[in-house]
Amino acid sequence: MTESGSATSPAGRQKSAEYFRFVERDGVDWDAWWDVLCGRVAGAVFRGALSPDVCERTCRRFWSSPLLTSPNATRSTERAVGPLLLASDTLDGYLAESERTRVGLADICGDRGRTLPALLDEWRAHLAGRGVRFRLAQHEGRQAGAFKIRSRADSESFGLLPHDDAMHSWLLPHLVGFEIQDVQRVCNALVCLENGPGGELLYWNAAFSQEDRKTLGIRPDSYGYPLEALSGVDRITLPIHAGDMYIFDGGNVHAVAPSGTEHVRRTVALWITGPLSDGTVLQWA
Ligand SMILES: O=C(O)CCC(=O)C(=O)O
Repeated sequence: MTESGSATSPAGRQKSAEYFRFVERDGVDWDAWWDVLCGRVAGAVFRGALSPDVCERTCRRFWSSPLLTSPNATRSTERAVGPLLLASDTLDGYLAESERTRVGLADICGDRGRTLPALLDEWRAHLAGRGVRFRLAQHEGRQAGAFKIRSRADSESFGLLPHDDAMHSWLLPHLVGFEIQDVQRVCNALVCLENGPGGELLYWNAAFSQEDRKTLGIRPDSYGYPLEALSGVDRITLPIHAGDMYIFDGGNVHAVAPSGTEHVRRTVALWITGPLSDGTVLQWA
């Protein structure tokens, strides 16, 4: 327990230094990716997993895609292709958007070289070698999106406010009955396609319980934790560069730092993944 936290506050429930760290590698290390999914370590980052050529080609196709949308009324610089799980009103709407954008996303990200789809195939083969099945989450015979692409340009404000992805996945009413609610751990997985000098991932040694959220007056559908609630909590600042692939336990609070520079786009392809109790690893966007 840290000096500033009681056992009932997030600061007082920080996890060990052995767990709370990012394993960092030059190139892809699927054993380290697996360790994050199993909860042995908080995160892993693989530098240069995508080559500059693949990043540049993927960005070019993203920016000229007819599927490009401005999904966020309060962030005029945001552009995206793909489904929005949390912001969809209904599970049906989410699945319909997953279906509508699936082929377009595969075209943007695929092609020659070690692309995102190629990396996901490698991961599937690695898991098969461990006797583990890897598949898209499903609902009534329909499949979730595999990944989406999001770009933001936030020079001074957080690119993403401090938040977690586990509580939302479990609490939002439109997700009730979707099998993602059965995973043992919700992990965020990303590849960075372009970024400037800022836009680091900020990652706190804190997981908020439903009780903490109630104490803070946070509704199930509200997004973001106040910075004061993170006072006394250890934090990792992880620089993110084009080509990096990373994964982390999305139950811990995390945010994206401002870019610090005007007109810099931070573009990532991202998905969520987690293991079911029968050992199957699910993927959804
Ligand atoms: O963009 C990142 O590095 C983190 C993404 C994230 O936290 C999210 O999409 O919930």
